[in-house]
Amino acid sequence: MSEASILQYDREPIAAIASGVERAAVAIIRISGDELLPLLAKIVRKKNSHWQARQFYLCRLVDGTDIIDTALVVYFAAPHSYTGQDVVEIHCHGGQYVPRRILALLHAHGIRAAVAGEFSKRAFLNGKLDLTAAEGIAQLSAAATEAQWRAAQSLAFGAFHQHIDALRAGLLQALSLLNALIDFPDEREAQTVQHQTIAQVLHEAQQQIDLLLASYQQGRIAKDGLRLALIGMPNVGKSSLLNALLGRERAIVSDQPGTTRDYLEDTLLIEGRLFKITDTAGIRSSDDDVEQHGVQKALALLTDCDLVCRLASAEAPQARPEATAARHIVEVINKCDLVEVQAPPQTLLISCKTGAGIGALRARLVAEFDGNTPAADSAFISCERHYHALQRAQTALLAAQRELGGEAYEECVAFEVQQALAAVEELLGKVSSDEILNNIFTQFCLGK
Ligand SMILES: Nc1nc2c(ncn2[C@@H]2O[C@H](COP(=O)(O)OP(=O)(O)OP(=O)(O)O)[C@@H](O)[C@H]2O)c(=O)[nH]1
Ligand SMILES: [Mg+2]
Repeated sequence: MSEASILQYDREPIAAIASGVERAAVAIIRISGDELLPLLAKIVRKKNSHWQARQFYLCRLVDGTDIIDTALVVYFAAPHSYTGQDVVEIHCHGGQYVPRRILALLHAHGIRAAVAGEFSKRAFLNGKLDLTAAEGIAQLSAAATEAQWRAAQSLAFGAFHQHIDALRAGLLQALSLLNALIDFPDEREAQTVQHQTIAQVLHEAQQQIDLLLASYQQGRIAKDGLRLALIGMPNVGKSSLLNALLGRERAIVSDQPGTTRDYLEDTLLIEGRLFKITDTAGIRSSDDDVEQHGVQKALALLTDCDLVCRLASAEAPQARPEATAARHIVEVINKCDLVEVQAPPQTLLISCKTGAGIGALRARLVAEFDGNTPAADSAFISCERHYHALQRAQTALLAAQRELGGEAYEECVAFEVQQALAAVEELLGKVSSDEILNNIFTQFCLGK
């Protein structure tokens, strides 16, 4: 396909504010589409009419007799732009009014408002951006913590793509070796050697996939935060601890057991680590249907969360609910201001009333987070879409290896390797459906 025919995708000019609209020195409005220079001529006044691509010009933006703003305007000529189309960026003064007024002016000149992710979708469909990089860019603008940035940047800047591309190359190699066997079935001696090579290549690919799948839990924690549940008998101080960690009165605290009934969720940042924290109903059997429902939800959370903080009270330190279903537990005894207790091993003593031990608990939570997120230089996955694609590849590869070791025809093995390859190529966006693309690009913010 020629470059001209690739760069077809939806040429209608679109515009959006690509920066925030809070009070700020500068805001950026981005425009993409076909033939933008004639449009610019209508709204921009500058010293001469020539536009050198990739050069900033100080211009006036005019609407009738109003000078809306003076702004720096830069033009990127297709195909050398983010979207692969003509792109114009207007760097105007920030704030609530000016960027919106300029956007309204653009709309008045027939440039429609972009929907979320539309620039990046055009970039992808014009071959400027691969799918995993597009996902990374969306995550990069959503990132609020270092772990989220780390998960985003490996996607956005190509490291992840390279890793998956190497995997794809292995599968292609196995496939061409298999095809050689299918095409020249008579060379029996060579076949045994070939079989061994194919088995080796498939085994290596499968090991890489296994490692990536195993990294998903850690990658997800990096990207979405660590799911932490506060669990314990009624009245031990779970809601008090939630409030102490958040530093505000989020949950109702009272001396009546059974105060929290439905669970409460919030996000918590400790030294730049993101937690999704849940305060739950105290676990006991109760005649109250609503409370019992809350208890069932709390018990379900034991298996669903990444970490359980199991609270007891210093007044009855042994009184703790069963938590064998939990993946990982941090044991905490609260109300240590009331009774002196000897801490059992691996147990933290705190008092939500005096604040004692809360710092140590926070440090422990930070250590748990760091121990459950991927190492800086490792390849890992953090997106559910990638996880499912790799699961499909794994299933197919396991079948391929089984068939290669058995009596199956090479055609059957090749079929399974093709399936694995298709799953990996879908991950990379080499094949994609509208549904997948819409799912991905609607998660972008406006102007991206
Ligand atoms: N002395 C003392 N009292 C505390 C401490 N932490 C909580 N309390 C008190 O214990 C009572 C119960 O606290 P909550 O935080 O509501 O306990 P809970 O575990 O959420 O209770 P449920 O929601 O009923 O399961 C309240 O009266 C709190 O003020 C503490 O460290 N020391
Ligand atoms: Mg409570």
